[in-house]
Amino acid sequence: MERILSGIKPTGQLTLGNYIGALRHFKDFQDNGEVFIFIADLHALTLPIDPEVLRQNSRDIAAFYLASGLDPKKATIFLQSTVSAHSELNSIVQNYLYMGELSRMTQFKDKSAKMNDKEIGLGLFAYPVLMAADILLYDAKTVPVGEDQLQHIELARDLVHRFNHKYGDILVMPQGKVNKVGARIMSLSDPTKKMSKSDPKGDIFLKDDMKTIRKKIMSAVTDMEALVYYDPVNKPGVSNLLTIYAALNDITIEEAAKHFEGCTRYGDFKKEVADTVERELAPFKARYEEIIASGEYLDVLKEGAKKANAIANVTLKRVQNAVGLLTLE
Ligand code: AQP
Repeated sequence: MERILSGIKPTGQLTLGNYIGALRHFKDFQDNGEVFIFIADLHALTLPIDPEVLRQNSRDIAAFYLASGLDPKKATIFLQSTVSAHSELNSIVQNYLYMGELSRMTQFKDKSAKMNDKEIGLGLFAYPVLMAADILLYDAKTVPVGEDQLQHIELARDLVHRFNHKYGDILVMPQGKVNKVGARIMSLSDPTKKMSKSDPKGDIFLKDDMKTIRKKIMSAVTDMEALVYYDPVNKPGVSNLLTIYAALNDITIEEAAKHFEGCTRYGDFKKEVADTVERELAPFKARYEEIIASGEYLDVLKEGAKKANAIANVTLKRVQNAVGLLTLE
């Protein structure tokens, strides 16, 4: 059975972008492969974050995972920091990725550009190394990601080429998989920018109440043309709303555009988008509330840590042996 791995960083409150680009697809994976879904809490430390906020975000993600339909009997759900092999493999594989290639990573350039030099930690620069370790530990072949993570997957693939060329067939080659629709949901207030939890301008948060969510959609930035069609360059706001509508209705962008063909009233268009979002998110949010109140996610994370550790340690040993570290068992 093919191994599939994905995760979300608890850097902020989850957004509709995280839901459409990631969460919504997880339950389908568990029927088609051996699934590992983690909370990337070590990655969250690469940007300044308050400890209590980090803990709360991590609890929320665990509950959102379960609310999304992930079944802990089928999927291994765990916290990255509870599997020490992530850090151990990171410290080995960092020697096979180079400063030049890491400094070309768009995500690093974007995030560091917003910070002053004294705030930029080594962890932010080395983020793709830990991400490679995350993937390689589970011999994952398929890694569902948003478009902007593809560059990191390419780096992980370069690492595997280099490593296997030197030591033999040790690491499994991962492949990034991007959704056809909704791989990049944009901010509602500036639709030229990605909706991002660590830069929460124009975000819809999954914890927002439905009234707030509808209000945000109704006041989303559009344009002066008053005609609904898909043109992400000249009509980024309308195109973003069409993308949200298409993704949540499981239809193509073309089908969504056809549905609204000739629509000249943005108010009507937005209302229909808001109805779609509400239909999808209202039951999901209700499940989340139940799960967070019951605390059942804690046992899931404990059990997940056991399963993940057992699998990750096998890969770690294989790598340690290959590079010449003495393993005593
Ligand atoms: N706007 C988005 N549209 C579609 N998919 C998105 N994802 C994130 N934002 C969008 C997907 O959600 C998952 C979580 O990824 P992550 O937490 O590892 O980091 P990210 O991709 O960098 O997401 P954010 O929300 O922008 O986080 P910050 O602000 O912390 O960097 C991934 O599958 C991602 O593609």
